[in-house]
Amino acid sequence: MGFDMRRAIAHKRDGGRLGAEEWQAIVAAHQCGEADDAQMAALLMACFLRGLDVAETAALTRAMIDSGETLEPPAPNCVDKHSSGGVGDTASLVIVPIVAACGVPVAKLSGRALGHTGGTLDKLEAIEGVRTDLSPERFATQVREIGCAIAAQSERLVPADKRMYALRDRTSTVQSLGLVAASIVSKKIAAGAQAIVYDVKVGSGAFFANLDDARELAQRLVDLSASLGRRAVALVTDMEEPLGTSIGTGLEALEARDFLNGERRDARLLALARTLGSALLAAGGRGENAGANFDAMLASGAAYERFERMLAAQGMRPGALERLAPHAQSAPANAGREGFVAAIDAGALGRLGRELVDADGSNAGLIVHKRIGDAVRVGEALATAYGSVASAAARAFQAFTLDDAPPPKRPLVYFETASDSDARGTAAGARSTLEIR
Ligand code: IUR
Repeated sequence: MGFDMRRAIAHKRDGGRLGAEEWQAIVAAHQCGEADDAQMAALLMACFLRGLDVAETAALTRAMIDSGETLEPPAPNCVDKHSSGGVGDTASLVIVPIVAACGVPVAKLSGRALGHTGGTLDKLEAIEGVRTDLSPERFATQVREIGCAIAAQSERLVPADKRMYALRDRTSTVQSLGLVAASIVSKKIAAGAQAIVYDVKVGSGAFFANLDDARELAQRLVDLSASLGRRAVALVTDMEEPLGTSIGTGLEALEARDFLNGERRDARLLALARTLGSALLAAGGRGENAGANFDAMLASGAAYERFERMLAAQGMRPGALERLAPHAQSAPANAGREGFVAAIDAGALGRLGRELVDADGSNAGLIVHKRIGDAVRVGEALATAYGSVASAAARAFQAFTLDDAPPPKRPLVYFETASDSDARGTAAGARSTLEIR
């Protein structure tokens, strides 16, 4: 007789725990069609309502990994970085070539835009010719030869996640800590990462607006990765406002270019990139002087050169980086009063940015000129909207709240946890230098 899915659903529904063998059987039964989507959806809702403890999350993660192929690490000490999703989050594009230039190979598997958040793959593909659909073999060769690659997840890795994620999306069961952790970690492990740095975003532009939830997810990601034999660090970082200044696929690629070649380096993006980059270097066994090495690779141009080589290997047309430029049509969102920026609805700006790109292509979007806490004069531009959508500047204006006094400062990094003391020490050292509103 096959696996009794009805019993497993009822057990979870009534608050029971499912063991490792049951999770293996559940995922296998769903994959082969013995358990249908209705049953899996019911089980997901039971998991959402009852929660998954650490042992169950680990068992589910293992079962999901076993649903597909597992890649060998493309290179020794290879690292990967994961962001839970934010607005104006260009960190991956700039960190990957810097860390590679420091001598730690980065094999980064990225996702597409989800909800109001941008996807690293879409930003890369805004650069003419760049492809992200690398086969696992080509991905590994590029990491060995150039030191870094950013590619889409292969269909052959964790196929169970694809089906379960689609069901979670349709049944309002996405935001379950155990299910999120299993989904993320299973893909990182199957892709061969030896060490992983997780950036868990919290705030108006993140999936988790509540610090306790974000902190619990960070801890769960680290514990889960460690239980599967991987070194891991997780930081909970601020997403109350866009990370960089640009929002929109091509504008973010442009920001990454200018950041790496030194033309324009936003302080907030630099501070977070340096912290995450240092954590990646530590995780890859190069924690000593990580911050100074990071700075040196930026200053010497070595990081920019690595960025160009990575993109060229992924099909970039000659001169494509130089040709990146904002849409010709633009309109400012001007302040109607003087004061200080008290809040920014980063989620609203993220949604607007996606809409502008959908309407006018990858060079449309938004550039933010004012940060939370900045002083503003009447008529000064808070942001500029690029593209032909007439209401864009007015909608960008709505996302800013101005007040008579500046709000209290917030940290850029709220919480940090690591699977071992080496990684923890280095990231904490870099964090102490952050003096960002
Ligand atoms: N990214 C994932 O890979 N899985 C999830 O569940 C979420 C984001 I939320």
